[in-house]
Amino acid sequence: MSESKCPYAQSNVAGGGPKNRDWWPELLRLDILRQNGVASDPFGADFDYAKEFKSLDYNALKADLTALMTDSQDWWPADFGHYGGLFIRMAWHSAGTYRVFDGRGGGGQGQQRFAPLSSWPDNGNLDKARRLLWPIKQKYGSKISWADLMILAGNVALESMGFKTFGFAGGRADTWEADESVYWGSETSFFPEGRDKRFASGPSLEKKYGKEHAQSLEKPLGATNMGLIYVDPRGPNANADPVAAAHDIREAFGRMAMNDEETVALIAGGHTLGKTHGAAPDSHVGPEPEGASIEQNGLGWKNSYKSGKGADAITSGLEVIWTKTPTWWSNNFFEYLFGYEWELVEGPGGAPQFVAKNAENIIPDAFDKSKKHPPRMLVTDIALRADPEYEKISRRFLKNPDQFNDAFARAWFKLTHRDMGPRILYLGPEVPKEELLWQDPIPAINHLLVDGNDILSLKREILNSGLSISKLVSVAWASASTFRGSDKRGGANGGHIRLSPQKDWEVNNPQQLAEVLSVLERIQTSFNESQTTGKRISLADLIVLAGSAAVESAANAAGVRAVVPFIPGRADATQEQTDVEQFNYLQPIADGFRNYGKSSGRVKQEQTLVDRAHLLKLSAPELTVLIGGLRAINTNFDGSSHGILTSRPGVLTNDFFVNLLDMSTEWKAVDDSKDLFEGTDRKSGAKKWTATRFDLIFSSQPELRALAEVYASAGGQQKLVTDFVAAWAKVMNLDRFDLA
Ligand code: HEB
Repeated sequence: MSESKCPYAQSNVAGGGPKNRDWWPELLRLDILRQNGVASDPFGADFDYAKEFKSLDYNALKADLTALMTDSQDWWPADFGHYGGLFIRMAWHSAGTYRVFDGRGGGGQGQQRFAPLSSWPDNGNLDKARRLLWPIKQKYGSKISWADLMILAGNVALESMGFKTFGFAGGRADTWEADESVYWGSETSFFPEGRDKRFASGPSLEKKYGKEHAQSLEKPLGATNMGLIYVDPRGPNANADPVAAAHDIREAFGRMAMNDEETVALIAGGHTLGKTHGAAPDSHVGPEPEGASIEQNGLGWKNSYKSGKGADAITSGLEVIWTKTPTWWSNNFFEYLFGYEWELVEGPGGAPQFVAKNAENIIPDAFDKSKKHPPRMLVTDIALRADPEYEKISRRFLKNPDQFNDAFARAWFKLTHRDMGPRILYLGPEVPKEELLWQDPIPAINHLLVDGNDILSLKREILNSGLSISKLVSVAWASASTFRGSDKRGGANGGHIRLSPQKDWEVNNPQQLAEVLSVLERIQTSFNESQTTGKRISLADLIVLAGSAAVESAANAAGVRAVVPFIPGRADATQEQTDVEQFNYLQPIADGFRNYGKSSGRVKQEQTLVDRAHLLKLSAPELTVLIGGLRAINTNFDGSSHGILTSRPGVLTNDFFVNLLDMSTEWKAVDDSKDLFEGTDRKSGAKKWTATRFDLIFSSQPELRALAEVYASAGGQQKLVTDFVAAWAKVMNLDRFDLA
C-alpha cells in the first residue's frame, strides 16, 4: 500500500504508521461497544450526575449566565454588546443534530466539544461560544455538565432577550470522547461539497431539487450536507431557490420530529435574534479546531481579515441581520418577511441572500451606531413565505404573535429536550408541569405491585399455558429491545408492544405476537380480578416476566439452574398516549438478534448488528452471549432455522457456539447477496445447517470469534447461562429509569 493510495495510513497513535483500520478498512469494528467506558471517564463508574446537579445553586448559575450575555470580551467582542444570538445558535446546533431514525445526535452528551461536530463548518465560531462559557463551567465544575450548560445558555440567552421560555430540564451527563457510533453520511468532504451523494439519484435530481429529491434523503441522516446541522442556507447546492429550500427544510426538520408549524416557529424565532457573519471572503479563515495548530489551544477558524473578530468576523460568509432589535424578542421577522418584497443579491462572499426592496435602512449595525442596514434574509428564511404550507403558518404567526411565541417556546423546548428520555429524568426547578406527547408518557403506577409468591404462581401459570419457550422469549425480546440508549426511547415499559404501530411490525411476527398477548392478557385478567388487596400486574410487566420465566425454564432444560431477576413496576400506556408516527421510528430496519434484515449496498448485516447492540448499550461479550442464547432458544422473527445450530431448539445450550466453530462443517454462500449460507458436512457433503452473516460473523471476526470460543469451551455451558441471564436482565431493564 503506497502512501499516495492510502491517505488514511497515518494513524497518529503509538508511533504512527498504518493500523488495522488502515490496512483492512472493511473489517467489522466493535469500538463503539467499548465507547464511554470507565477508562475514559475521570469521575469513574460511581459518579452520579443527577446528584451533582441537584446540589447546584441553579439560580446563581443562571445569574452568572445572564451577566455573561452582556460581558463583552476583547478576544471575541459581542455583536450589539450581547452574546445571546451566538449562544442560541450554539444550543440549537448542539440539539439540532438529533435525528428520529436512530435517536442519535442531539445535545444530550455535550458532543459539540469533540470531533467531528467541534469542527463542522456549520459550527463555525461556536468554539468561541463554548470558550466564553468556560469560566462558568470552571466555577461550577461537575455540578453542571457541558451538555446541560450549552442548552441552558441558549435558554438564558432567550430569557435575557425578553422571551419567556417553556422551561428547562437538566440531566444530560457528559461523555468524554467523540461518539463514533453516528453515521453522518458517506461523503469524504465537508459542506459546501458533496450534497447529492445522500440523495437518491434519478429523474427527480434533474427537477432541480424538487419535492421527490428532498424526500429521498438517505436514512437515517438528518441533514442535507456533510458538516451542516440541517440545510444549506443558500438553498440546495446554493441554487438560491426558496421553494426548493423549503422541501429540504421540511425533510430535514421532519427528521428531527418537527412538523411544519414547529419548523416555521423555530426558524423564525431563531432568526429574530442575532446576526450572520460574513465580513469578507472565507479565504481569510484558517483551519477548523481539529485541524488547527497546537498553540491555538483548541480554537479554530483563525481569521486574518483585519481584526479577525467583531465587525470583521467571518462565520457563514453571509451578511444578514434579520430584525430591528437583534437583542430583543419581537415579531419583526414576520413583519418584514411579508412587509417587503425581496430581491436576490450576492452576499460579500458571493453567496446568494435576499435584501428587502425599496426598504429604508432600519436595521442597526452590530458595532457602529452610526451605520444602518436594510432588512436582509437568507434563502431559507424566504422559504417560509415561498412554500404555500409554510406561508399559511407564517401569516398566522404574523397576525397572532401570541401563537408564534407559544409555538416557538414549545418547539424550542422539544428541540432541546427531545433526546433526554422520559420525564422522570428531567432535573431542576424549571421542569414544565405539562406532559407532552413526544415524551412518550407512561401512566404512573397506582396499584400494589406483585411480590415473590405472586411471581412464582404467575410464572407457573405462564409456563403451563401451552405457549412455547421460544414464543415467550421472542415476545419479551420484541417488547424490550426497542430501547435505544441514544435518545432513551423505547423499551418494555409502557407495554407499547400491544399497541399500534408495534403490534404490526414484521420483525415482531404479528400473528405470533397476537397469540402470545391474548394468552398473557387472560392470565393478567384472571390474576388481577382475583386480588382483594389492590395488587395488580401490568401487561408490560407480565410480558417481561413471561420471557424471564421462559429463559429460566430453557436453562433448566440444559441442566443449569438459573434465576432471572424480575423487578415489577412497569405500567401500560394507552393508545392515545402513543404517537404512532414517532413510535414507528423505533422500528428496526434490521435486528440480528432475531435474524431480521438484509445487507444493503452500504451496510452489511453484521454492521447493523453492532449498531443495534450499541443502541442496546451492550458490550461485545453481552452481544455474543445474547446471540448464542437466543439462537439456542430459537427466536428468529419468522421461525426460520437460520443460525439455529442445535438439535434441541428451545433449550439454553451453548450449541450455537460449539457447532459454529466445528471444523467438520463447511460453509458456502447460497445467495448472491451473501446474506445466507449453507453448512454441509465436510466429508459426506450432507446439508447440516443454514445461517446468515449475523451468525457467521461470530466465527470469522477475530474478536467475536475469541468470545465465541469462550462459550464453546469447557465450562462454556455454565458460563453461557450465567452471562445470558445477566445480559437478558439488563436488556429487560434498560428503560427502568425509575430504579436508579
Ligand atoms: Fe440559524 C445564525 C442558517 C435555523 C438560530 N443561521 C445563522 C447563520 C446561518 C444560519 C447561516 C449565520 C451564522 C453566522 O454567524 O454567520 N439557521 C440557518 C439555517 C437554518 C437555521 C439554514 C434552517 C433553515 N437558526 C435556525 C434555528 C434557530 C436558529 C432553527 C434556532 C431556533 N441562527 C440562529 C441564531 C443565529 C443564527 C440565533 C445568530 C447567531 C449569532 O448572532 O451569532
